[in-house]
Amino acid sequence: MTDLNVDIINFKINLDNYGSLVPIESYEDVPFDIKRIYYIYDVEKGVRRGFHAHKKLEQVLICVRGSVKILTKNLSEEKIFELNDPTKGLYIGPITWREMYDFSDDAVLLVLASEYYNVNDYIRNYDNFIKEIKGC
Ligand code: T46
Repeated sequence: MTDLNVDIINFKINLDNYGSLVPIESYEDVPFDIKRIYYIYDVEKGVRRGFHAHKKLEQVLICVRGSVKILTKNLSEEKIFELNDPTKGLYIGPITWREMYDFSDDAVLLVLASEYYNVNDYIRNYDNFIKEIKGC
């Protein structure tokens, strides 16, 4: 884990003559109870999504098909990840700004979330995000 509160998780893969299978269990493979899943696909070229942080929510992002770049940042650090492997997940903890971009045409971004959808958990204004980090 970095100060940025992000980390790459390597999932176990079951590979046999019939194909590949990646199982994901709460607390075993991701560090929280999975309460919600959603997926993002058919994102047109040039589109950038996200532009927010979460107060409490923890998530793991998995690009199960294609590729996508994820920018993560806080006050002092910025890190960009390219997700293009269904056996790797990007954990993003609370109070971390994220933007998703450069989706390939075939990209399917699967997200595992620690909480049910709550619009009040979003910090969509960058100045408010900085204030939240500084605790003011
Ligand atoms: C995040 C990144 C990685 C729902 O109704 N339920 C849901 O569970 C979600 C996630 C979204 N929505 C609705 C809210 C909006 O009307 O779907 C629409 C698109 O959501 P949003 O603009 O927040 O999508 P992104 O791609 O900017 O962000 C999403 C997640 O919202 C966010 O938590 O971390 O993916």
